[in-house]
Amino acid sequence: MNVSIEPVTGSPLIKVTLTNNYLSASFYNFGARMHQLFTPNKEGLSENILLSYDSVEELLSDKSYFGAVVGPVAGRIKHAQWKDFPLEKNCGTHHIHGGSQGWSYQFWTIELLEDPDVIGIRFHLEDSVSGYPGPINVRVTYKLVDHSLIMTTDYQSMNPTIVNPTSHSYFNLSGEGQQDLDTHSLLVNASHLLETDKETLPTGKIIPVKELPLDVSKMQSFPAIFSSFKEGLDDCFILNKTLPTALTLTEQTSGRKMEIATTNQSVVLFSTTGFDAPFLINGKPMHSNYGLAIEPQQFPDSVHHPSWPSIELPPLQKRQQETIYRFSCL
Ligand code: FUC
Repeated sequence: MNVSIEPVTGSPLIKVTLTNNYLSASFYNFGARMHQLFTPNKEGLSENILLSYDSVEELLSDKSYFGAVVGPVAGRIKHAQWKDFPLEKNCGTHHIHGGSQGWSYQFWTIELLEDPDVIGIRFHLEDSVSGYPGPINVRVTYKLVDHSLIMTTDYQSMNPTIVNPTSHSYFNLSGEGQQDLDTHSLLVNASHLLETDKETLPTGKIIPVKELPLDVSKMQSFPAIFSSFKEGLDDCFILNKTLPTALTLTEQTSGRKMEIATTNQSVVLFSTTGFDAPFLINGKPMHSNYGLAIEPQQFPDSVHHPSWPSIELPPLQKRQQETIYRFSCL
């Protein structure tokens, strides 16, 4: 069976599982979330390489976007304001990740793909509750193709609005969260980083990667990253679009390697530094540096930086972003 769809007893959740010869991925209708992703290690043992809630109740009360599609707009919007439209202040005086009624917290409908040769699933949402002008229609398609998971996000709106979606999976390539980030290494094909202030809002200054305390456009171990970025990573890197791969993450004990390609201009990386919480993730309480959230997207808070690429969406204009996650072993 390549595609299975099953309700989770006693909850509003529906779980979809896609399986091919190399990968197995499961998703929930709640936030069109990626829940688990199984890939083989260097011995051929297939294990989950996402940070995943152990309990369905905790998943349903999630506030940290585990595996979720984030939208309409990912990241912080200063003073929760776009033009004349006030947005929910759910991050101090600012707005973040589509708000408490954003795409991550809505129930999406599920459509089976008609092509019997394709292992994939499509989620749909008509968003009129997040507080953004709309309604915004969005569909997210996940497909397994050989060693890759391909995620495509298509969207359009009835009225002028802003959209900048992302996927908010936290990766831990060791398998089942056996190690922390310190056994991982990272290369980002970035040209620049967006400088941020104390509230993690972009200041407008764009710093060349060569001027950072550590040049992450070369493969760097996480111990080296943590000794240069003292507070860990919660940063937006502008991608060097002449290169096909945006980012490579490897893990030494399992031998796993993940390469990401994306149509987006940037990627936000959040190393979960300082993120300690009592809920169980892969059998352990959530803790600092347990995983890396990799969030391909357009620049955060671009509505307040007119010279940056716009995320404004005119009525009935169709937009699409695609991200490919490719897995192999070292
Ligand atoms: C990332 C970060 C934020 C926040 C959220 C849960 O996107 O940029 O700081 O903690 O995840």
